[in-house]
Amino acid sequence: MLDRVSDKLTDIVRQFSGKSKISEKNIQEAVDEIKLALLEADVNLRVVRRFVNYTIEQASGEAVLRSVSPGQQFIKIVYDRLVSMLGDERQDLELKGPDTQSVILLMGLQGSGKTTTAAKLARHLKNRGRRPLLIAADLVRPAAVEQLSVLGKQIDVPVHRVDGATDPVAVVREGLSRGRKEQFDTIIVDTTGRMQLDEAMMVELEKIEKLCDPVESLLVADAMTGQTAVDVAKEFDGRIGLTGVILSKFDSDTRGGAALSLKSVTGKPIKFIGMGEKVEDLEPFFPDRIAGRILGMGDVVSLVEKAQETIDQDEAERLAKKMQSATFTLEDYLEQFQRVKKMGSLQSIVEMIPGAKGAITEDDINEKDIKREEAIILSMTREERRNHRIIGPPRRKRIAHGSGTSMFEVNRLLKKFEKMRTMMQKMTKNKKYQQQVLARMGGGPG
Ligand SMILES: Nc1nc2c(ncn2[C@@H]2O[C@H](COP(=O)(O)OP(=O)(O)O)[C@@H](O)[C@H]2O)c(=O)[nH]1
Ligand SMILES: [Mg+2]
Repeated sequence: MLDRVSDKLTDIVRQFSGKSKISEKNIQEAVDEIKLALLEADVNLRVVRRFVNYTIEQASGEAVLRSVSPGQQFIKIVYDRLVSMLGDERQDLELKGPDTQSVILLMGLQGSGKTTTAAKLARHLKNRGRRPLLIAADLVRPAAVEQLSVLGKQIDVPVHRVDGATDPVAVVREGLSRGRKEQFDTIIVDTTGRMQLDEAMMVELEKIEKLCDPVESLLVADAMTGQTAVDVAKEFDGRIGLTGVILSKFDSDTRGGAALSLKSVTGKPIKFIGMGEKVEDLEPFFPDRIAGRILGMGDVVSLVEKAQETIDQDEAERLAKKMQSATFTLEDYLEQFQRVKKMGSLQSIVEMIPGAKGAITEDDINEKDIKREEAIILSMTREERRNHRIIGPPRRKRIAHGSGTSMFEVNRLLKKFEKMRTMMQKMTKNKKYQQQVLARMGGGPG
């Protein structure tokens, strides 16, 4: 599914995720490629234009270009936009409590997958603890009633059928009253496939809709038809009113146009996707997961989180200068603790200093000590944090007392800090080291 659009975008992600510098020109080129990929995927032109404008505007901002890992920031912008195009949050079915009957009306073109989807939905809801009844109201296709009955048996869900009936409205009326009598909490109505242009058929569907008063009026649309599916959704929504769409045949090589345009064009959410011909092949639709699949990264979420944490280039430069001139203070060190908490490891601070790994031992950076170190620094006055050399024995005693630690621990921290500072200064005199330091502080790959 979505293979082609995904291939292109995955390429772009690969090119960008490692970039430590990008220019407006890079962005323009990448956006042009994405634009082509979306148009090939049959995404609505206006939706593509909006995507392009938004992405360029966001990505060209100072914050992105000057951040330590602009490549990741750019991917995050694209990812966020895709999620939004796909509909933002997952939209589940809005069913009433089990004491009230909830009717789900399925509609769509012939062959779009209504009957298969009716059975899939019934199975899905049964697994969620509901008691569904299927109504076979497609009397036009001779085999349709039989098809639904077979599927119903397969999933052990009863099917209401009236053999020899010619009026689908009457069949639905009977089905609803049977549902009430036998206390089914969910009624799923399978209807005849119809063209939106067929006036008589639309009038019939309107009648069925009025009679059912459905909580969910769902269009089953074939994902392979791209923008056509979106047009059909618009028509059915205008005529009958839709609460959402189920995109069937999402497992086939869909180009993606339907999924990516639907929400923006019609305002209707995609609630499920059909992923095959079997009754179990139905998946809830999660915009963020699909966006992740399109960008070809299972771990796009962690990447995005990382991008959010990366620090500003200016701040990194400021820190590097401080290290270099040995004006790096305990106050700066304390600030790093906050960052470490986010990055998850004290090791990452030490690793900012190339060559420090061997010189500062495992003991020096014992993760368990980090809380105590923080407490010690927090017990210092501002003056002490800015100039640790003024901290003589009486002050050390006070700090130990205030932080609930010992003189020994305070001494050890001050000694370690002094060692670290000397090393930073030595290491950062080298230009190449400096650059590595900057890159590592951003968490980016050099
Ligand atoms: N690959 C695939 N085929 C599907 C899916 N949903 C339905 N189909 C197939 O599409 C064809 C038409 O389905 P059907 O439910 O009879 O459509 P209806 O005319 O709208 O009721 C059948 O061959 C189904 O097996 C799907 O999600 N994936
Ligand atoms: Mg059918």
